Amino acid sequence: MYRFLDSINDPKDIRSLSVEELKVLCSEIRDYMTRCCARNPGHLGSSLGAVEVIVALHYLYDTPNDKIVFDVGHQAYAHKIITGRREAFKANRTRDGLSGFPKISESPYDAFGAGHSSTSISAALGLAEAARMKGTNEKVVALIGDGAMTSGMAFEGLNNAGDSKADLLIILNDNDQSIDRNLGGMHNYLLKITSGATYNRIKNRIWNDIGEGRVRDALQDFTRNIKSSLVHSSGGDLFEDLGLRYFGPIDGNDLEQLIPTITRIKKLGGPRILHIHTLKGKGFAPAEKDPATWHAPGKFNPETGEREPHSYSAPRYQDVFGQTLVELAKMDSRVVGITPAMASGSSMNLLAEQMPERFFDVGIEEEHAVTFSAGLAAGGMRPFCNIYSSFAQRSYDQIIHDVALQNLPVVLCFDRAGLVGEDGATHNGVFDLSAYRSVPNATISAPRDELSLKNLMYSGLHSEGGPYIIRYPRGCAEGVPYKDVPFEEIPSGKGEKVREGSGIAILCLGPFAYRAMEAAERLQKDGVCSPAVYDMRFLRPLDGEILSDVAKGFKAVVTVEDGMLKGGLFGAVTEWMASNGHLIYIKGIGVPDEFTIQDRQASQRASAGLDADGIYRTCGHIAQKLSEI
Ligand SMILES: Cc1ncc(C[n+]2csc(CCOP(=O)(O)OP(=O)(O)O)c2C)c(N)n1
Repeated sequence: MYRFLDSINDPKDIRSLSVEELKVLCSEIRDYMTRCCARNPGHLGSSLGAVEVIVALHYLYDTPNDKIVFDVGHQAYAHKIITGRREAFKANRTRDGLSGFPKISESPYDAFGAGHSSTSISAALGLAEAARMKGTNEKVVALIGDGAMTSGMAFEGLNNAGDSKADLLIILNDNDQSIDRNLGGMHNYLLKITSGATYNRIKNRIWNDIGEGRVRDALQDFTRNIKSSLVHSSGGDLFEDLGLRYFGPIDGNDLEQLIPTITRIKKLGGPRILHIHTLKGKGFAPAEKDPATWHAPGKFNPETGEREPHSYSAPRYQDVFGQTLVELAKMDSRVVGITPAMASGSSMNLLAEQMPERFFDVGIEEEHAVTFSAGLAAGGMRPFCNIYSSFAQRSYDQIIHDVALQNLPVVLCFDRAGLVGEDGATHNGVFDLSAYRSVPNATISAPRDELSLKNLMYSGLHSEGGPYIIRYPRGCAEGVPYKDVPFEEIPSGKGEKVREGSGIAILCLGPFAYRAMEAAERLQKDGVCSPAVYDMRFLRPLDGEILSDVAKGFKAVVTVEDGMLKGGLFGAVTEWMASNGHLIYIKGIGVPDEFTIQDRQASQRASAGLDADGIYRTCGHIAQKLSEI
């Protein structure tokens, strides 16, 4: 039972509360959020830190008429909880529940969808300009973290916003943390602002002393007069020089500071930025102490903070990647690792720990990560750039223009390829196969287990050039021994027959070779049919020898891939058969032509027929049809 939260069904319900009452509400939201996430995991740390600023914004702005645009959206749980989704939040990130991120179709309070980083400034600027042009003049606020602010897209938004007349408030939520430690020049700059507190103390004092009517003129005078003497220790010059008025930094976990400051800044027009400091994990001691672990902690005990141990059936693909990269780096002094702010998520932190000079965390900069890798390759290094498949969508042009066109030897490891589970539609890595299949010089491979991931990385290191893409799923591999097994080069474009059979040939990419073998064994046992199974290993180059054998020796083909059916392996095999004059029945199993929403990864796969049962069913139907012919 919560004193205030139980009766908050709409932000209107908080607008009559006093600041003291709002403070109690904030601690109730924290408690509720923590208890919900303990049972039903989510992005806890960021959301705990952003409670006060979210409450203050809904308190002061006329939402949903006024718009709050969240960056990434993983910090928006308080927003969901006070905008009519308190009960529904218990089923956050589940199929029949809420999306883990803001989503326009979910609520009128979700002004813009998110999931990928650094979109908020651009989207909010668009909303603000639309309001200006329509004359509706609603207010627009973007809430962006210091990690997200490091991205190129955020800079593009700032560049455009600074030159606009839009009524846009950007709140920079600086908690000195990305998922891992925040790094880079922007991060250092924000630290400098914070330590250059003298300027800001003076600025804030003047701000507090002057009457609201004269604020704008006085501030301009102030900035003009004082900047020349304090320019080197001053705060926000970068933003001011770009054309945005800078305010702060203030304590973003303190409603006593947030409410009066935002009240005043809200009245000003034009693009402006308020820099707030918050504590990631605020109010929950274990999360405050270890913000990286508590970014997304899994299940835990809300009383003790003890996390439920993960039970892994086999090593995770990401760990095999991390260990193999260290091994390769020890063997070859040209090997370097590049991550756009996902060191722990990709397990590249193993390289960072053992060989820090060979490790580059470039910030949330997928485009830069790829072109930087291309530069390293042009300079004689052998870069392994690891990007989650979904975030690699950001670097499509860089992969084509900077890597493929120049035929540079960059190994691109796409982690979290395929359906990813609870993060849902924004994070599924399902577009990569079709996206890169048409790119000359590209190699596209998918390991079926930990040993083939290790060997593909080794083969990538020895490839001639062009982007060498290795895409592998989120989660555990197959439990195949790999650690002390010597490296073996896998010839580019060479698949492998992994089960003899007849009638139907199942052509797979990735671990689905194992699911297909299981289905084939069951089909044979049940007397339905006995398909052959091939692990294609490469989508590009495609193994023409296998396809030729299949065309000649089988009556039907089933393709299996954890990616969009349109344009991936199904498309490639169909095109190959057609252009080589083969008339053969081909059925594709893959991700259908729609966005797959949040769910358990196994359920998402099962819905797409991407498991042994699905493959069994498909082959069963085909066997039935063939028997009728
Ligand atoms: C394009 C893209 N790359 C990477 C990510 C993964 N990611 C999610 S949150 C996050 C860190 C964000 O840090 P910050 O903006 O400071 O927010 P905080 O979690 O600290 O509140 C990253 C790298 C993403 N969501 N989108």
